[in-house]
Amino acid sequence: MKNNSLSEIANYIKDNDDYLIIGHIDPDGDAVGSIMAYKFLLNSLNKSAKILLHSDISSNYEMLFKYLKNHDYYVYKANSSLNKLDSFSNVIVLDTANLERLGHYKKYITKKYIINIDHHQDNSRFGNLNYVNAESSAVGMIIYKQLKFLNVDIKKELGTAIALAVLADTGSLQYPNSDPDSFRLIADLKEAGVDIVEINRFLKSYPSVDYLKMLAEAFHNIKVDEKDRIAWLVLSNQEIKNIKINIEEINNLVNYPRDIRGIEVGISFIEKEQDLIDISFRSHSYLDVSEIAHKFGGGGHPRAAGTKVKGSLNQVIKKVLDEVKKNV
Ligand SMILES: [Mn+2]
Repeated sequence: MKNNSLSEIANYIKDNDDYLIIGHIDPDGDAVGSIMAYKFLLNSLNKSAKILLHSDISSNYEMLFKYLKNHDYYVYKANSSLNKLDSFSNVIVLDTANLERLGHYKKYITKKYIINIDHHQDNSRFGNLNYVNAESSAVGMIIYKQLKFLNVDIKKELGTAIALAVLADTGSLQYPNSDPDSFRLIADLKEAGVDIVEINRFLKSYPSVDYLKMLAEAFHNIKVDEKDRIAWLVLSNQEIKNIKINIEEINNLVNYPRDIRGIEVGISFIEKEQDLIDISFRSHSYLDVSEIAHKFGGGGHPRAAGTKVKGSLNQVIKKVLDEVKKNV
């Protein structure tokens, strides 16, 4: 499907005045960095813009939220009416492959004029304007490219948000998607005074002691297949309850099995709700894990994908591993 061009989207943005900004549920650093970058960008164009959050992540991303006031963002609460957002006619959707990934906001958002900017190969082009570039390592890369069509200066907050997005999705420039443009972007932003060291420290640090205890439990359950090509870890709902950790803190565990030397595919099976298994896949060099995720109703990128599957934990693990083994 054909993209609109970045300059076309930039022209629309210049000609209109009010925007909601949203990213996918269970936001990662690219989603958060991108929505913040867009907010800062629209601020410097004197547009009215409000961020929509699926839950309150402001304390976790303090390094970006310190630049915002409370009324700059809206946090979803069950039963609360979204009517107060009716004055906004446009919505910018970032890092989101399809409308399902907007959770509770989906129905409300589809009433608006949608600008869809993303880098997921399987993006469903749900926008009135669409720019999808699967070659981009992060949505932050696309926003950076767009700046030149909008004549926006890179201030500290905008540079920090973009760098955080790119460093998050490239594993601080260590993942295979780290192309020369990603390195150049980080070099440019470092030159512009963005504190790359601080961002990397934030991305690498653990949120709490309970998080480490949760890791210990997950590591205890790491297994490797007969051929040493697939590694996976498992967290049952009971284990999660025993640790008393906030479910939203359980993120990116899949990187640990993926990073075992010699492993091609890392998988995490996290039973966030009883009998609903959150599965993430990461591959190292050749396996297209988005195809496997698709077979189980999910999606993603060739080297990073995921899905949610209903069923008992052990049965789901067996089904998924059988499928992966056929392909590795
Ligand atoms: Mn992303």
